[in-house]
Amino acid sequence: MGKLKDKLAKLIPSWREDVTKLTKEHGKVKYDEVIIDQVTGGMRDIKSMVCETSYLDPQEGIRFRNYTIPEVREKLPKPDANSEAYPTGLWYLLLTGEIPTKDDVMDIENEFKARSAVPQYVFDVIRAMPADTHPMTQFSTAILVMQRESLFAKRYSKGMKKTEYWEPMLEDSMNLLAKLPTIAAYIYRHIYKGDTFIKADPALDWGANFAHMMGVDNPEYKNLMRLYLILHSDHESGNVSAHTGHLIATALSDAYYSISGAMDGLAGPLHGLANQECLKWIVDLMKLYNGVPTKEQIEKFANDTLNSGKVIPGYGHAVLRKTDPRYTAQREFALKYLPEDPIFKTVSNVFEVVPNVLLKAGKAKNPWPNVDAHSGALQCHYGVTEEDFYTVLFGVSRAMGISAQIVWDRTVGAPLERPKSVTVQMLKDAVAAANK
Ligand code: HAX
Repeated sequence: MGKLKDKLAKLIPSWREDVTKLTKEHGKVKYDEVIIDQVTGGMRDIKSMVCETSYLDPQEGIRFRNYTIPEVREKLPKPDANSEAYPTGLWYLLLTGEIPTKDDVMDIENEFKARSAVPQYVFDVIRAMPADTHPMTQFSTAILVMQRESLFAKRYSKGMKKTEYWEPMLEDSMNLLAKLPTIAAYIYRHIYKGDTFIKADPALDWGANFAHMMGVDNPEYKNLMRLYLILHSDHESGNVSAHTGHLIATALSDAYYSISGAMDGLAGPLHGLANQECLKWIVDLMKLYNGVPTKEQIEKFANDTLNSGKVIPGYGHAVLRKTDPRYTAQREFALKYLPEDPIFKTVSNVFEVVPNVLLKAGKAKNPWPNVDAHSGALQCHYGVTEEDFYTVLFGVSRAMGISAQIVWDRTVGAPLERPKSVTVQMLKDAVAAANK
């Protein structure tokens, strides 16, 4: 891992100095205020965490180290001019803040290849689980069971300087990321493809190889996988998966614990599982109306969903207040490669109808589609129709963002996270005092 590690070793002293100086000299400067709505309302929008890898603007959407999605797609090195960028290039960007050269990316690609062998006990554990175990449970368990490999845990137990923490965190992250596509593809083929497996192709890059091991040998799908892995990687650190990963890591738990826990949060229907829910919703809609439904039919179906007490998956967001640029990037891909696909056409029509339905219902603060509203349509087009698996694809990608975040945490010695809770009576007392 020479080059990447050397690069980080050069950058870290100034990051560390920045944070230390800021805290020491300006630690008492007031930065945000908290109202009761936020205390009882899931801490929405309270600015109380630092995330350097990405920033989510409510209007503009995500920026990875200050680069928008179109910029990242254009600037990161690619296998060739018509391909999507290497996801490993994005990981370099998230970690270092700099656009890598092709050599930098090849360095990571080679490191990942060298670290990709999955221990047999991981497959044994997957096989020992009941057949109907959700793919996300299998994925999270596979990551957790590898915790015994953690170099961070080993070095910590021997005694290690705080300034060195980031090194084994980076090693663990690389060892883990290198193996995730093989593990995910194994789960996929074990459950849905008759327990048959496809060996890695060492000639392929990390993203394309994942597509290959899934069993979809179409160059377009390799490109889709590269794009997918970039789009789902990082969404600053307040979202459930990233926040969970960060929180666990602040206890000095290692990357295996942190990312396994993050996956458990991603598996919730209000978060990453929404991609599974969303495709189910679209398929049910198309089944009901025997093909691509009309806008009136979509409106009725959406209203029926709301009236039954359910949310419309793929719409709304806790931070975003516009169409998610991750949705837009996937839409562009669909318009280029599969404009006539009936599921894509339905997704497009839903986009024209559902925001108005949500606006009329008057509850959702953001009626626009998020990343999960589109991803299933693309997967389906290339034959990956098993929607229960979709969140695992998301998980492989999200592990890049979370690992970059927790490596950064270690570089600046991020402390144990421990917000303060209060009782309902304390809130009532505060209201009484304010009204006096
Ligand atoms: N369908 C129906 N109702 C919705 C809704 C939707 N898509 N989005 C929000 N609402 C409702 C909320 O349930 C809430 O209702 P109550 O007041 O009765 O509790 C109300 O509108 C206000 O919610 P909000 O402030 O706009 O949204 P939140 O920040 O509380 O929640 C969610 C954000 C993403 C969880 C929400 O929009 C939702 O449930 N969306 C559907 C599920 C989904 O697509 N999740 C994926 C989000 C992106 C992501 O993390 N991907 O991994």
